[in-house]
Amino acid sequence: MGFEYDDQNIFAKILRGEIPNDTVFESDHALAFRDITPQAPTHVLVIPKGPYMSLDHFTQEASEAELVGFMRAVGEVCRIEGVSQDGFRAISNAGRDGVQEVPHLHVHILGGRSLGRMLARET
Ligand code: DGP
Repeated sequence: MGFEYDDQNIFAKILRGEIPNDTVFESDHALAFRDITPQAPTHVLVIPKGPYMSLDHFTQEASEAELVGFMRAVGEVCRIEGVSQDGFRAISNAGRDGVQEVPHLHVHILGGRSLGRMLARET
């Protein structure tokens, strides 16, 4: 499957500095910033700096340095936010069925309260 990245998506604009963000962590390959509509006391989005749409796209096309840099950023955010001990949830929505709103790979790091079961059953 081909991946067609849209460089007008909101996270691409954040990476270009066209839209402000509340940065938690930044490295050569990743940026982490607070979600604009937080759903838990900790709600941080970790994104790669490269033009990748999803984990599927990223793991197929990113370099090893990008892969490592991104995953290490996830861990850094957990430590910075203090959720390593009590726990957290990492979610990456992709595509239509994943109900992904922004087509640039992002991992949500949620924590700071009990998050309940992973999925609410839809009727
Ligand atoms: P998803 O459904 O996984 O694609 O979630 C996208 C998330 O991005 C959603 O929780 C809200 C967040 N978001 C959307 N626009 C902005 C923005 O301009 N700034 C920030 N910080 N977060 C945003």
